[in-house]
Amino acid sequence: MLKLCGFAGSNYYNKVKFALLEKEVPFEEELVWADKTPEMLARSPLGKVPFIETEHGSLCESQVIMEYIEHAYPQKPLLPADPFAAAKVRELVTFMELHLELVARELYAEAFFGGKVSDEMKARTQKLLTRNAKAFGKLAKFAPFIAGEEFTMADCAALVHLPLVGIASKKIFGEDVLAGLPVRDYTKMLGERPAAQKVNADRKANEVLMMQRAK
Ligand SMILES: N[C@@H](CCC(=O)N[C@@H](CS)C(=O)NCC(=O)O)C(=O)O
Repeated sequence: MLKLCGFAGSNYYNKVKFALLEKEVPFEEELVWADKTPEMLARSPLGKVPFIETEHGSLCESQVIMEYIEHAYPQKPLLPADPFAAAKVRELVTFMELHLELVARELYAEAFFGGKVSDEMKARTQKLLTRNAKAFGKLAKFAPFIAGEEFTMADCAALVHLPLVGIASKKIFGEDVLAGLPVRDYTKMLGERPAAQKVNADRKANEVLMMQRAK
């Protein structure tokens, strides 16, 4: 059986878990914290999570894992059959990761982990995030799903990326860079799905463990 390895406080882990649950793919989970021990590096070359273990071997990088799952388990597809529509879904996934999540990540040390981010970095990040959020608003449909009428893998990505970007920017800049978009209603709607409820409940339980480890 496919094994999903990582921890439920990780948003990349949760993107994959959400997809597996939505597609009703049987899987097991192994709690693995990200670290750089030789044992971990043997399983995931940068010591990052998530990674999966399959009968064919292991695989890292959440979006590669998403594509593998989609091909290996075609039931309940998370990509449209039409090539252009599928590319538009991938465009949203890539955009959210590169231009929202990875930019906002510069703020997470201070927003979530009690660290400090320099004023220079904050100013740079605010400028980039403001620009990127506006551009994202041109791509995202929220009708009702992020790519349109169908639930897709872009919704799996949105559920984990958008709330963090919003919370981090609100905490650091006093203003949610995504406030002009219907993200709140959208994530509420997604959060009502049984798969999302499981992901969010497991995340909250794991965050308690994360805090205990940090002490
Ligand atoms: N591009 C990777 C990013 C994964 C990632 O950054 N995971 C975090 C946890 S959310 C991690 O393992 N961090 C530890 C590290 O970077 O060493 C993916 O999509 O899987």
